[in-house]
Amino acid sequence: MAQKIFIDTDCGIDDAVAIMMALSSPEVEIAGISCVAGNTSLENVLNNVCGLLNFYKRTDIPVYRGCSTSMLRISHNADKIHGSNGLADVVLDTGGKTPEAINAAEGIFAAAKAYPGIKLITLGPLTNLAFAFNLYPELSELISEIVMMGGAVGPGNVTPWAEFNFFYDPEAAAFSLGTGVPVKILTWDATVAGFMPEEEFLRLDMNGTPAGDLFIEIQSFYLDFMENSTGSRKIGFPDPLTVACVIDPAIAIETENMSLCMILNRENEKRGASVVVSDSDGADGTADVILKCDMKRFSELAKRIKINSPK
Ligand SMILES: [Ca+2]
Repeated sequence: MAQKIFIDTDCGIDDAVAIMMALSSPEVEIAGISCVAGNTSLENVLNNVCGLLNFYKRTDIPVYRGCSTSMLRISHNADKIHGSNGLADVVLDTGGKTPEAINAAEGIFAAAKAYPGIKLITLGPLTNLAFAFNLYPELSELISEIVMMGGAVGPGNVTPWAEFNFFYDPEAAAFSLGTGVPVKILTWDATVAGFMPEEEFLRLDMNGTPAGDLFIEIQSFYLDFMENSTGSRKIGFPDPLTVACVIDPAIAIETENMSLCMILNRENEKRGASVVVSDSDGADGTADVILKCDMKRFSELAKRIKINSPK
């Protein structure tokens, strides 16, 4: 039977690919998607998710409106990476799909009650998750695992120390590491270790179906961004790797259990970093931290986006 999953997302380019991968894989079944500000504004995230579900003719999957800023109302913008609407300026028709009347925390709780043992996958800042667990502590008994994209052991992608999702809302990240639910983290380190040069990306041969074409269109925007910022055309898959590790856990080939402590001091240049500490006393939580993935195996999974495309 398919593993029930719930996805929390700040739907930018790689979130969209991650959701497409989940929708193309029989091993998992999405029970709901909650939206949070991060890569782009909450309104853009809602439109991107509703548009993507309409594209896949899966408007039966409920979408929930979540937090529009981080807990401390500090906003950061990632337009340069993800385009003005968060999705490489590709506007998908929502087909009239709108978010549910209840909010993200209520949506997460409803899904957890309906499907005990569900896995919660977070692809954006952890603001919604923190609110959900604060409002409904019983979620700790209902959710079997939280799988997060976030954090960096080595250099981050926003500062030399911090990765975007944890940096955007470090208070929420600290709270979410300590819910008592087992946590698995796909780090920025694993993303960098899996950077794919353009030649290899093109060898995926994704064009030719509606979903394959969409994949190429939005990822090409990201390739251009990478070339402008790093000088080389290569692509990273942070959110898709996170979902891939749920679909096929063997994709994670290097994982270490670590005690983590978030740096929260607003004067500290390392604010938003998840520091590895030797003693779990005083840590915000422990997690299985994925540092490296099998990119050949991942590529095979990504090809399902083309193969299992909607007509
Ligand atoms: Ca994301």
